[in-house]
Amino acid sequence: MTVSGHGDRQVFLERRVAVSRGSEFVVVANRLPVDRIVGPNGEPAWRRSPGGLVSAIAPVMRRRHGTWIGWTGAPDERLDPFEEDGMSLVPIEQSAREVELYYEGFSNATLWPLYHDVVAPPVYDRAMWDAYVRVNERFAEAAARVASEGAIVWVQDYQLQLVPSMLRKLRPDLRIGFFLHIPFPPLELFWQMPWRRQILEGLLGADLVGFQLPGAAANFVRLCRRLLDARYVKQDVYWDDRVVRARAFPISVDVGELNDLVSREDVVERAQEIRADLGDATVLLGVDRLDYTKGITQRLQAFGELFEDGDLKPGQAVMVQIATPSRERVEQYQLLREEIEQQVGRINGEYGEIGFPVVHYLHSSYDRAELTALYLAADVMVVTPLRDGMNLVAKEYVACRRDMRGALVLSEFAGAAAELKRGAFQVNPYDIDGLKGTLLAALDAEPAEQARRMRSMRRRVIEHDVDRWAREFLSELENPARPEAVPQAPDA
Ligand code: GDG
Repeated sequence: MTVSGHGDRQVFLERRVAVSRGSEFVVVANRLPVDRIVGPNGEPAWRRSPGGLVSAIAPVMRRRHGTWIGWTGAPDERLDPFEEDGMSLVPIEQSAREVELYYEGFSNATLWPLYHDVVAPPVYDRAMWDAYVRVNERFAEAAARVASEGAIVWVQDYQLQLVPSMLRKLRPDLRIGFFLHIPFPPLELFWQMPWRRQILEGLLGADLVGFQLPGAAANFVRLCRRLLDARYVKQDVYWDDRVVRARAFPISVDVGELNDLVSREDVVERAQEIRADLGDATVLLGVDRLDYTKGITQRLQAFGELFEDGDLKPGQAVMVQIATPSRERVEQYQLLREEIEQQVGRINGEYGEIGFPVVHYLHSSYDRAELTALYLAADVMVVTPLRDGMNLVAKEYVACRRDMRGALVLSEFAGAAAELKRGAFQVNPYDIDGLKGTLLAALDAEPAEQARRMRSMRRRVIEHDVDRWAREFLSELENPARPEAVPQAPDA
């Protein structure tokens, strides 16, 4: 047993499990589904991470004695496999340098901006790419070690796009699925990527490549055709004597968990308390990781201008903006934080009054109960990303509003817009005047209109929750519909 970086070895020793080549179901994700906490006696311990992905996959893990391969989040830490919350966890080590080059670098300074419409310039750096290859290899080797004969391996997200083909080389017997949580860019943007061929070939190691939206799956198939001359039928790509299926599986939220939270008395009381603290003002709410894709500056600009134009008066409306700290060592994120904080300062300086700022900006992370209380307290939920794979915050708000009240302002560039377009107040966040008009329309919506819109959105979210997402992905992976008959030649 090796533990570095943490004190109480005994706790880890007790949790140690022998992970042999025996798991029928393996999840491979950059992060493990647990967060480190300090136990009641000051000892190091783990707690399951909050969030839909983990709660959707945890039951499948337990049923199938699954193993989750991922990083603990601490650099230079080598831990043996351990068991937590009924799941076998296999930690993958990353050195501080690899975190810098593979995670902060290639994943978050190259792929993240490129896949989000180049809203920030991607960095193309060969040392970052080399680290990405090396770390992907490490994940693939770990999966090859723990998966049983013919096992299902489900690889998650943009940090691990090379794992499917690396793993297939090591273990051709496996059934490999991949799901991309962020958008997949059109050919015209993806073409910039110096390692475009390697990435596509990496993904083609999977049997099923899942995307949030059909358009992303279509982008992928088109790229396979144009870049690799791959044969295809509809969304089936023929590659290496195999069929690789590209399909859309829009991710969703854990409706059951949110229902439990909104039923809790303390959560309802907390929502009332928040409302009372904010006076008589109508409450607008933003909840985002502090990320330049989320359109936080556009939202603040529009809100500030409504005061400048006299459409809103201080005391009449207030915005609560939760900006969860994220990727704080990446330069673009530091610059964004400064910009947002200046903007908030300017708006409050102009329009706030003593004891009554017009924007409550909170650069902090909250627990699920507090977040739910905020959703219940908000009259208008403002979700304005410039590009977003799905956006779970929009769906969480809808899932929480059993009272049929509240309005959702939602960017056309969020994946969620495809499902929620009938009920949401849709907006193009680049169009500041349009955004101002839409905010006013949402603020003015009568209760009957709110209820009509909310009902339609709730129907969708309740019927398509995160359980269904996981079930549909896994069922397509395990029981593929028969491929279409004859592959077509690439573009004539
Ligand atoms: C990526 C894609 C896709 C936020 N603040 C706190 C907190 N959160 C939770 C929210 C929500 C989640 O984090 C954020 O999910 P989003 O979907 O909004 O955005 P990303 O983090 O960018 O997620 C995205 C998603 O993957 C899933 O596929 O939808 O498009 O970019 O659940 O509630 N949770 C807690 N405290 C906070 O302060 N506990």
